[in-house]
Amino acid sequence: MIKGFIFDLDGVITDTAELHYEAWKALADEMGWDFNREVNEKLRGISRMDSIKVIMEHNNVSLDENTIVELATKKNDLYVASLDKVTPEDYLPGARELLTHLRTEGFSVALGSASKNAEKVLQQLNATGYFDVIGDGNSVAKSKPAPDIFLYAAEKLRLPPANCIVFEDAEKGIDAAKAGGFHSVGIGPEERVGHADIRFDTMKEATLFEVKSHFKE
Ligand code: B16
Ligand code: MG
Repeated sequence: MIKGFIFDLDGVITDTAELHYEAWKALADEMGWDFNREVNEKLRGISRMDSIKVIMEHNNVSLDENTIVELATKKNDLYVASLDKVTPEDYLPGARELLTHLRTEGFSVALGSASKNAEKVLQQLNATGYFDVIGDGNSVAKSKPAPDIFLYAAEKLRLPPANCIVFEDAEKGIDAAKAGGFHSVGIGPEERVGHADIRFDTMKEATLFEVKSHFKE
């Protein structure tokens, strides 16, 4: 019986990937590093520190840990400043409708994002009120594909994973949901989230009716 919904943020509720891209690109340009959309795609759903390491590896660069933290902080400052541009117009199509529907139907709802800036993004969207629990990059130490963030959210909702559905747009996010024993909904192409229990191209197709009819017991 499904009682709880746990949502990833970037790529499910809103598309902050473009803002992450612009901030990483600015840092890469300053450092003389190559960075493109193909590399950016590899950063989907992974933590800030894992992201900079992917970019460094792509450029065959190695640096000491303090410098890496400094550079990641620089990127984050650019990213956080760009979040001022996010408004309640920036939900991905279908996301606000689903969140509203879940509220009226009385489901428990949590956020399960890797981002340490999730609260700011939710505030900009005016979305905080849709969530009973906010799990983000500050809530747990181990990031996706570890299931920790979703287990944290479920525990706070007081629900076992088997009663919860995780919505994710990242390959590693679906891996994390499965590792934690959650039901999973993949948002995006087959090659990325085809291993989810059910997949939709976009949030627009992921209506409560569609989701409920798939998971009904
Ligand atoms: P921050 P999600 C993830 O969000 C992004 O997809 C990923 O690109 C980013 O590196 C990560 O958050 C950490 O974000 O630098 O703000 O802590 O998809 O887990 O909601
Ligand atoms: Mg995501």
